[in-house]
Amino acid sequence: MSAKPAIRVAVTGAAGNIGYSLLWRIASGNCFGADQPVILQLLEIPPGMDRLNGVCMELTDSAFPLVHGIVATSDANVAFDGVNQAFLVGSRPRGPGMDRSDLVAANGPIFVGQGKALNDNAADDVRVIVVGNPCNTNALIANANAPDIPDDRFTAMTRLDHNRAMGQLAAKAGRPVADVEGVIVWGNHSPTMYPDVSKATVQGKSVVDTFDADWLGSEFHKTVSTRGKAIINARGASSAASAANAALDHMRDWWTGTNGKPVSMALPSKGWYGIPEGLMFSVPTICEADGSLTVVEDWELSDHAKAKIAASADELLKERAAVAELL
Ligand code: NAX
Repeated sequence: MSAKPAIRVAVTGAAGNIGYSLLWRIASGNCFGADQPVILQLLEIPPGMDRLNGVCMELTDSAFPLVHGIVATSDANVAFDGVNQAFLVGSRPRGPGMDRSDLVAANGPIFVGQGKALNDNAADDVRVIVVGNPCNTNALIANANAPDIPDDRFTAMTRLDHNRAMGQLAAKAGRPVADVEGVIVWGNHSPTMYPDVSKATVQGKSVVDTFDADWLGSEFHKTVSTRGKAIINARGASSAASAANAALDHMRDWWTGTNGKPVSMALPSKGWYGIPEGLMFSVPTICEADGSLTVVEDWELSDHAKAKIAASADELLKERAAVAELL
């Protein structure tokens, strides 16, 4: 038996598609380490509780040595009780005819309640990733409703976009993804995101100097920013395993540190690069060994990059204005 005390890990929307992939990897030690026991605290809405009970049965049947407890509930106060790590995945999916502003309006209230429940119940060291869309603005709402939790404990996931960009560069170069470094995704998790390859390298060689500029400027950007839709068209269902994998990458990096290397994470802006203060904006972020997050503040930006970042900030400002009464 491991000597480490168990940490409490909450997953919301735990009976959904992403949850079905995420939970097994958290439980097997893939996120917090092979010697770190976890207590899983799983939240669903009441209509999802039968499905969640089935998921819990399967988790039990997987006999994971690291799982020291499983809580299944539809009460956020129970799910977030003493929680150290929170994956906020559950939200309403975009229905037929819904545009982005409808989605913002439909999901905003969920994150008011969950922000308050985190504020009232979470452990002092809680760290939060918001995956449920529109994730940047949902994270903003949760953060605003948790005044006792430091702002920098709230993040939103742009790691899937980051990983997609890495995957495209590796495929184009015909190299393993381990040879790709230095990619950063800026902005909103939406088609306005900006996948920045200005410092990216493949096998140590500059991507900008060695890749076809037309491909980088058009197809690469389009493929990365519309990948979610392409997967729905191909699979008949939205990204689930890759999204769970990205959430794990994000939280694992935050847990272990990134050895000085920046990764893409959306954090509450402190005004870096002229990004309006408070917006949950994806920026180059170094995860320090002590669990703090340091934004790289001297990244050189071309005029093109600045314009793209401003456009994504503009979109997030509009989303923030649409949920002003929830903040
Ligand atoms: P599913 O519809 O399969 O699962 C969502 C689950 O959340 C359902 O079981 C539902 O009952 C539950 N739920 C709904 N409202 C809830 C609430 N208030 N509290 C707790 N649970 C609640 O969706 P899934 O494929 O798992 O995707 C989940 C979310 O991730 C969606 O919002 C989706 O748009 C978002 N994504 C975000 C990505 C990102 O890169 N940030 C990429 C993947 C994904 O599209």
